[in-house]
Amino acid sequence: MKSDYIWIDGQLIPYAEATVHMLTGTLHYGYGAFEGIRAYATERGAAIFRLREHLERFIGSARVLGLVEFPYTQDELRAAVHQTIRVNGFQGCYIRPLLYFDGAMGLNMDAATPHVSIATWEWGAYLGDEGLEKGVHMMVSSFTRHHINVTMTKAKITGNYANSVLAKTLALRAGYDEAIMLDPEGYVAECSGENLFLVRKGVVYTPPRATILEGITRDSVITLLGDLGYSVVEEPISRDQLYLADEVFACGTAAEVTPVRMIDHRPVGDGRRGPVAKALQDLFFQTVRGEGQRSAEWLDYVA
Ligand code: PPE
Repeated sequence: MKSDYIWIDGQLIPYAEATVHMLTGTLHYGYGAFEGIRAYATERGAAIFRLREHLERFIGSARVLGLVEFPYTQDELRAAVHQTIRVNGFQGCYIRPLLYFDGAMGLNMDAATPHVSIATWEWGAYLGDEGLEKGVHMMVSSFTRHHINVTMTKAKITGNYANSVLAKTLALRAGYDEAIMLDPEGYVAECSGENLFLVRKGVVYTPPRATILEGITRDSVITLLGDLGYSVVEEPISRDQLYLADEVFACGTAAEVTPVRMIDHRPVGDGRRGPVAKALQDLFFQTVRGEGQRSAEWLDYVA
């Protein structure tokens, strides 16, 4: 996760010096927000995928958290992301903006000082190169996803991710690649860091937005599937509908489009990447590399 510089509050700080104090409130209480964005190498240099939507969500997460005034405008954040990629000389990379608080210790956010950092690093296939091709094995987690009125599901609030860490760590220890999380009512919500889709009899389904993070990849995938001639039905999905699906795939900034070959030791369809996932991956990677019909609309080129 190395880079030469990390952007902090308008300064480019050498990697080794980009540290925080032990009494940083966000460390103790998890009040903060982050984003995950990817840039891809294209013929015209590095291009950031849907940067505007990610920055809107970043600022929106702070609003959900209750921060009264975000310290930077969206334009300033955009310039900072571009600068950080340029100074590190990356083409393809992952981009991690973080809003964190330090200063007075305590549960009162208004007494703490907000800061923003932007780190970048080169990140390969999130669930493994093999996973992208062959599919991964997922476990339905025994940990429940957040109730919508506990810590909110639309915002990438740092503390929310303790829930994902519980699920992901147990899944990996048990020999799976990723955890699928059910909402408090028992319907399929999302994975620890991805949204989920299933295909049954040629129709694509995905859980409605109420109890999940509104993934930007999810939104892109719905559009790309439309371009491929598939309509996507957003409706509550039960665990056994996953078991009966012809195909299941997960998507997210880090995970891109990753097929699921097995869930709870039950093969999904015939246990390998299906035709819808394959066609979608091809179109997705074509798009992020600047070679798709949607590329112009979705890519922000780093000058
Ligand atoms: N759900 C969750 C819970 C989630 O964290 C992500 C992204 C998504 C869905 C997909 O959202 P989007 O990236 O907008 O398509 N997870 C980020 C963090 C991964 C991590 O391990 O850290 C990501 O993919 O960047």
